[in-house]
Amino acid sequence: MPNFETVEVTTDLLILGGGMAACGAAVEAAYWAKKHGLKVTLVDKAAMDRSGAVAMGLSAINQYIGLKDGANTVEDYVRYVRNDLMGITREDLVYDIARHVDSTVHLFEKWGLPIWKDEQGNYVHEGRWQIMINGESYKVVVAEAAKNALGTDNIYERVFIVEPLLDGDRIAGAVGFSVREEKFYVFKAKAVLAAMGGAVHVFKPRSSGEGLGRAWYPPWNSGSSFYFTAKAGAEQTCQEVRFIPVRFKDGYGPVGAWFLLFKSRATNALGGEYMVERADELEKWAPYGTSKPIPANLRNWLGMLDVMEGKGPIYMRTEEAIQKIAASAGDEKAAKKKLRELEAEAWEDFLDMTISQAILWAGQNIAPEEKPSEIAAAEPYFIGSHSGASGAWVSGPEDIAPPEYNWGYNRMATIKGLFCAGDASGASSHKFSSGSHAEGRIAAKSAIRFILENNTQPNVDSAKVEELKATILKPLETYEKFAPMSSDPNINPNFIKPKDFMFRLQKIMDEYAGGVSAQFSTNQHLLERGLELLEFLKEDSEKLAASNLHELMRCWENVQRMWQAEAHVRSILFREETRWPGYYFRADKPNMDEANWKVFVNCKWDPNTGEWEMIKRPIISILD
Ligand code: SFD
Ligand code: AMP
Repeated sequence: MPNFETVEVTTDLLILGGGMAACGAAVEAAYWAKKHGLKVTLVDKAAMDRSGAVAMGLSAINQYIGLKDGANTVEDYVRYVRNDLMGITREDLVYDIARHVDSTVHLFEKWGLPIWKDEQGNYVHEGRWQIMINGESYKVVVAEAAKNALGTDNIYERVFIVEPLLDGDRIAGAVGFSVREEKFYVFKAKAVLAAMGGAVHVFKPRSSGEGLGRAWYPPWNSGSSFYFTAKAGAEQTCQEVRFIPVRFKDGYGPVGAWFLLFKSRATNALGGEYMVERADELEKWAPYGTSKPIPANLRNWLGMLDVMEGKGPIYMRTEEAIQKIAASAGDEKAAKKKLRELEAEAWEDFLDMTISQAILWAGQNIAPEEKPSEIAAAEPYFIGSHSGASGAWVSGPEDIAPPEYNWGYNRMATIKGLFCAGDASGASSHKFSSGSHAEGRIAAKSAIRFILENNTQPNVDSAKVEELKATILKPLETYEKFAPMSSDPNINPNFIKPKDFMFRLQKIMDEYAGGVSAQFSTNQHLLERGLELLEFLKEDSEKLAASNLHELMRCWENVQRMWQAEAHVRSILFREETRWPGYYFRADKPNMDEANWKVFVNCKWDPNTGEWEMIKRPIISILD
């Protein structure tokens, strides 16, 4: 076995991840921990300043209710999210975030995040719930507050978490390894808060060759939250509810500012506007399709129908939108001034969060005020915080959650002492950056309460730790043993390198589980065959090989993706209907079935038997 030092860290609360939810958790936990003399430790696989989805920055905060202006209510937000997810949502969780999210946004501003203001000093809204920011340094600002709260001695960066530690039915900590030094880490804790983001590159991306790795969501989020909580035995929800964003093609630039702020249209190559021409299709998906705003997946679906009919490419009509706003500014001089302002805003929108799209505009000679840009449906992602819903099944807030959704501590998974937030917690979509931070705060406060009421250090079985260490480091050993038997470091009959393993996974998911090449369509037979192929892949995961620490991380990232993939395929198979046609289409069950399937599809992996269980859970509305 490779001779790695074992580093042991004992703490009270262990926060896994350093993204938006984890930063929120750090700030809140530090406050309560100080009052009670508790220790809080945070572990991130990367450097918090630029880790996770907000690494590149963002140009908008997508969840702000504006309670102090009285324009919106928390109830309005819950109804909006419920409709967007075609009725499948934990209203208690969405409500809980919405009632706290404004205070998180006000903290961001206090910490130095520039939020756009109008002449009266009010936030500039992109849409009803979204506000504009100068957000290139968004993550740096949010991370700084978290680091100040915890103190750098309590933060472990560049440590990749792999497996949970358990003491009977209670979480006891986590193990992982440094991606820079030969160190194996054992974290022992009274409570653990999982906030390691969603999963990217489970499906084959559109990008290839020199563009490989380019994705909308961060490629470094590999399903660690799912894997960690599922391996602990925690029940999962909405694993079928992937998210497919429509984005500027190939650079993955965001569309929100164009649709909402600039009021742009999207048209097909023939000039037809699918949202108008295909409006009748929405009746089929009533009552959700006929409510406003039209759910994200149905907006996707109408565009996809055009593409399938051979009417692509689809264009964002940036030139039309910009010229229209500029012309309405007044005389020629005012219009020119407005045009320059809009040009700057359009470029900043990309430079703040998707720099590669700005580079692509430059590379393809696109001036947005002159020429439209292609948009396209991207590959599927697993993300509980945007317009998908996958994540762990967590307990809701005591004051509003119905008994079926509450088992003691807010945001605790079905494993004692294991809390989840952000992309890690499911069935509460549309959190975005601000809501994820707010949910991190909610979960951390609850975790501290759990610790105070269960104030014993769980036992950690040292034999189990040794076993995990050997398993986790095995790809290094495999490489060292077999590499000399081939002249090519990547091709060897005795092992598979993580990149090739990832390609195999992505091919299975793409072709059998409704990826881009299959035009997001699948059926029972394809899914069953996909599961069979995933089983072979799982067997071969034993032969993953790593030539260095970086590749060791890549190995485990891909094992995590594979587990995420399996839960997804099982969940699509279980739900015998099509409910989100713009996310995936079950060709053998092409209609929505409200009578039988207006339920949550949950699943659970049993650590003792290794078996998956599929579960239907009821939808209980807290609002009419
Ligand atoms: O335009 C391990 N998001 C947007 N939110 C907004 O509010 N406004 C926007 O404009 C947004 N848009 C957007 C967004 C994201 C991206 C990538 C783009 C555009 C291009 C969504 C938010 O960013 C998202 O909802 C939150 O960030 C989710 O927060 P969280 O905490 O659940 O995930 P994270 O921030 O990615 O952090 C994950 C952390 O985990 C670490 N990690 N650490 C240790 N061990 C492991 N094994 C780990 N695996 C992962 C990561 O390093 C990271 O620290 S728009 O498109 O809508
Ligand atoms: P996006 O850039 O697509 O992530 O969108 C940012 C925000 O705007 C999210 O809250 C989306 O749900 C919302 N949004 C984007 N496009 C539209 C649209 N055409 N209609 C309503 N809301 C939208």
